[in-house]
Formats: sequence, C-alpha cells, structure tokens
Amino acid sequence: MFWDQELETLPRPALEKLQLKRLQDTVRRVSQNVPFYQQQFAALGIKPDGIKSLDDVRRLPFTTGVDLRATYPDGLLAMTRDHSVRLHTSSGTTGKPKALFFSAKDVDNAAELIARSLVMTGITRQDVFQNMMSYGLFTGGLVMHYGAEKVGCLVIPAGPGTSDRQLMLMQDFRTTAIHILPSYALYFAGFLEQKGIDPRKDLALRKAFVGAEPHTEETRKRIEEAFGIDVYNSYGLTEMNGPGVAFECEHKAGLHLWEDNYILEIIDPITCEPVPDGQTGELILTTLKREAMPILRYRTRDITSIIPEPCKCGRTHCRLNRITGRSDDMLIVRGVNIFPQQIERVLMSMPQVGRNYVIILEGLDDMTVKVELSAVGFDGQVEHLTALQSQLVEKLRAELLVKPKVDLLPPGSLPVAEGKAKRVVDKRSI
Ligand code: DLL
Repeated sequence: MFWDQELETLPRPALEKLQLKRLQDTVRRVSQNVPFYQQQFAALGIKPDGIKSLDDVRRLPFTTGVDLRATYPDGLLAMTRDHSVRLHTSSGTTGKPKALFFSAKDVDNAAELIARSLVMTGITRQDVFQNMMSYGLFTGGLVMHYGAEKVGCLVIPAGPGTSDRQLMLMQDFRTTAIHILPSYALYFAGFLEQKGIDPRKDLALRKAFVGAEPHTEETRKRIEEAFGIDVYNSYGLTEMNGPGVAFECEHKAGLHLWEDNYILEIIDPITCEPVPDGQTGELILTTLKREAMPILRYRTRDITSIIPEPCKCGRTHCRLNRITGRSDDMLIVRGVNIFPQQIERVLMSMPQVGRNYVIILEGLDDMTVKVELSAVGFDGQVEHLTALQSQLVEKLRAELLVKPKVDLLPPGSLPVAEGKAKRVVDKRSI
C-alpha cells in the first residue's frame, strides 16, 4: 500500500533532480541565515551557486554532535525562534543535550514521513495504534503519534507506562499495532507469559514497529514469535526529526530511506571517504526539507550499508541494511573490536536464553555477559546449566575471538530500563 505512490516510486532521475533542487535551496538558506555554516563556507570557499550536482554535497562541511552541542541552544536555527512551534532534544549521556527546533511545516512533514512509513507496512485508518514509547523531549512519542493520527488510526498515547496498564489498554481498545522499544517488547512478551495471556488468542495485535535501539534479526524473530505478529524495523534520530527517516516496507528486507527528504552518504568513519555501495560504513545525512533547522552532512555515527538492488515493492528510495551499531559503541576488548550486536545475535539465537542481558567490562579487560535464562533454559538441572554455560562461552568466543565469562541468571532477574536499554556497563573507564 502507498501513501503517496507517485513520490514513493519516482524514477531515480526525477528523484535526484528533486534532491538537487532541495539541496541548493538548503545551502542557500543556511548560507544566508546560519553563522555556523557561513563561517564554514567561508573557510572552505563554498558559494551556494557552486552546488551544481548532487556530488557537490561532498564539498560541504560535516556537522557533528559536538557542533550541535557547541551551538546549543539555538545556534543552528535558520529562522527566528518565533517560527518554531516545537522543540525536541536528543538524550545526551553527559552535559547539554542537542536541541532541535521544528517549524509548523517541519512538524507536518515529519508526520507525513511517518504516515508514508506506516502505510507501506499495511497500516490503515482501521488500526488502533498504541504508542508505547516515551512522550516528551524524546521524538518516539510525539513524532510517531502525529504520523499515526495523519493516517487516521485511533492513537493511544500510552507512553512507556506500566505493563499492567498497557495490557488493559490493549484488551479494552483492541489494539492492533504497537510502537515499542525492542528491549521492552522482549520484556513485555515475558510479562504476558507470566500473566497467562496468549497474544494470538487474547489480543488483537497484528503489527509492531520497533526502533530507537540497535537490535538484531534474531530479536525481531523472537518478538514476532512471542506475539504472533509482523515486526518492522524503524530508524531515525532526533537530529533528523526522530522516527520516520528510514523504515521497512512489507517485505522487511532493509529500510527505505526517504530520499526526497534526505541525502544519504556512507563513508569510512576514519578516512571520511565514500565507500562503494554495499560496503559498510557510517551513515551521513543531509536534510532537504527542514525549515527551522537544516543540517548538512550530519555524522550519525550509525553503521550500516546500502542495499544496491531495487526493492520488490517498487519504491525507488534506497534501502539500508539494519543498523549494526554506532561507531562509538564499538568495544575494544583485549585489542579486538567488538560490537554489542554480535553478542546479542549469539544470545538470541538460543532458545534456552531469555530476554534480557548486560555486558560488563571490568578489571584489565575482562568481559562478563550476564544473561537471563528462558523458561526452557531454567529447568533447575545443574548439569544442563553447566553445559549451556560452556556452549555459550564457546559460541561467543567463536563470534568475538575473545573468551568472555558467562553468568546465567533466572528469568526476570536483571533490571529493566525505563527508556532505551543500557546493554554495556564499562567499569574499566571509571
Ligand atoms: O531514537 C528516534 C526514534 C524513535 C527512532 C523511535 C525509531 C523509533 P534518538 O534518541 O536521537 O532518536 O536516538 C537516535 O538511536 O542514531 C541510532 O544509534 C539509534 N537507533 C534509532 N533507531 C534505530 C534502529 C531516536 N532501528 C539513535 N536500529 C540513532 C538501530 C537505532 N539503532
């Protein structure tokens, strides 16, 4: 199903022509209104009318998270503040957050991208959409909410709330679609199990949209199996509007990035040179339609690759592979580079393993993976546990090339985060 078939299937030459025009407009606007970019352009000798082809995007300066913090609160605004109608911030671990302003058109445009994204997975106005992500400065609440309303769904702004209340809403209003953090979806599946609720029989759910956290294909499968529903991967970041930047279509084979709104590049994060299509690198995004706060060549730090083949759905907007993590998430353990996702993949492929885990680094580079068991794994037989533990250590060693310690824990014994899950506790740096 299409929300805007013409735009979603625009032939590449027309799509690229549209991108170039919007890029030229964006560069002109920031060169007139944003001192930060004016200074960068002056240093690099960039004139707005020098942008003649899409390849010229590579002449533009990168914008980094550090730049957003340095220009906090409103140094990157391209309009006066009274044109802005909404503020979101990106959760920083330390210091000031990154502040992002939206004009009324920006709010509407962000909703439009969500509407497109939801409709391409088969959502209609008949759906009851329970938004289980946090409302407030985080974009997962409001941005998704406006988009689902635009489609015409009945939207329940549940927020992350308590699981009992989520279940009550789902039962009473016959929720058909949920928007949820993947880590919470895993937890919630366990909660339903404990309550003796069979989602296939007792609930009306048919789809879930998961994002905002890195997660693996194995995790998606687990959520699909636990609820008996289709689960779609949704990618976005506050700096680029929040959710709705890239989304899976009904084929669940990579995320379509809405190229009429963003120019994407994949670069080698060290050399900053482009990598060939299909090769993994850091995703760089330039906004093309943002009014209040356009951003050029944003270094997302997210690691992914382009899927060069066209999609069966007929959309011409390029697909990205699942984000495998952030370049700054990479752990170096005994000289070996490790992404937490590699560990999740191994854990979630084993039925004896439960739904929550944490990776602890301490001492002189010792890694411990603390992982909950599933009901199958937790059968109380010590010899089974010993065998499982050795099996996990061996599988992880083969995947990571580093031998971790594995602690097996009873189901439900690890703490559950209120927001995004914190999978790594690095005590080495404390
Ligand atoms: O997480 C926006 C969002 C809300 C996306 C709801 C999807 C659903 P931030 O809090 O700024 O914004 O965090 C953005 O989260 O740079 C990625 O590192 C990570 N991320 C977001 N979606 C995915 C995903 C929102 N589907 C940061 N897979 C991004 C992997 C994701 N990582």
